[in-house]
Amino acid sequence: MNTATKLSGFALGLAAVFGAAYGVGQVVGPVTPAADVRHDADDPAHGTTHADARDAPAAHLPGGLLVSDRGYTLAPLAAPAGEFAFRITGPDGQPVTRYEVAHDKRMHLIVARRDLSGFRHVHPEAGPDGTWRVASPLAGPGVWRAFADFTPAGGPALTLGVDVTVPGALDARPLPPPATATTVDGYTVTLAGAAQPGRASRLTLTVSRDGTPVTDLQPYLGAYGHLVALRQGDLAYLHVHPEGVPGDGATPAGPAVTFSAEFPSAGSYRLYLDFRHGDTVRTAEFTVVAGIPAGAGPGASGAPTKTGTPTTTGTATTTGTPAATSTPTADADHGAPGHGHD
Ligand SMILES: [Cu+2]
Repeated sequence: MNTATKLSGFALGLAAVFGAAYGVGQVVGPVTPAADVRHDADDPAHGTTHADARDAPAAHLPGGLLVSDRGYTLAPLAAPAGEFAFRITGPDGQPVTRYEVAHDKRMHLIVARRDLSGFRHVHPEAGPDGTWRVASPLAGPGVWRAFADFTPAGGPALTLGVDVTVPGALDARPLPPPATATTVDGYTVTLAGAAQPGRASRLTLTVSRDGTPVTDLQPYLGAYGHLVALRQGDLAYLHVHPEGVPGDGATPAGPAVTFSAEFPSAGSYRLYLDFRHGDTVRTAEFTVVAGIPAGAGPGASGAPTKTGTPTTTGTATTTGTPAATSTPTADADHGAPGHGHD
């Protein structure tokens, strides 16, 4: 997919974005100063071993909630119009220039507006000074959360998050209701499995096209699909792991791709499945509710619609959380602007 083409419509005025972001960020997304969040027990700089059995660093917190963690800080830079640039600074205050490869890349940049629309997952290029640059994935006005998912050489796997504001008239959208099927670009993706908070939840996503199961998915980022899950309310970024590796002799190239996801709490989440077919990466999106059994709970008939006129905030709220339904429902066009990949 041609990113430059997709970006051309909104590549104006982004030079002012970061200047504005800092002011708005104080209002919309206050971030805990790094000094208030200590991780001495598993700080690699101290040479100690993390005793927690789980492999996720900072396992006590979901990813993406902190702009600075264990000495590493995500620092957006003023960038030319249409470009998104940032650095990661390390415990010594200097830009980090050496990274481990994870899921085929040294840096994964994920963005979503705070209303959970407009998801994009891109891979910036690093300069020798440690500055990462990419054609801006911020598709239109609003407050965006940008997540940098990376592992510094010799350091912990981290997902840092920062708010960035794109000025302009806001077109906030309510979170679509839970669904077990969605369509994208003529593909239908169904979701099976329950999201259960507090433990690994197995989720299986199945891809078909024109009613025919797709059995020739192409590897993308070391798997037949890449799943990102964000929690409504704070955009906590979940750890999700695919089951199986392409070419291991046991993992079919579709139509089903299975993941293990850790939902840290009850609540609503937006799932974004990147899958590659016909040399194009597409994203299928779902809303899931963790902690409410299918067919139960209030609000099943009062689900938010996409026709409501947005008002004043960048974050849609659905306090009467709709219950998951057992009937597949279509959810095709949420986040249509800027929806896609490079
Ligand atoms: Cu990536």
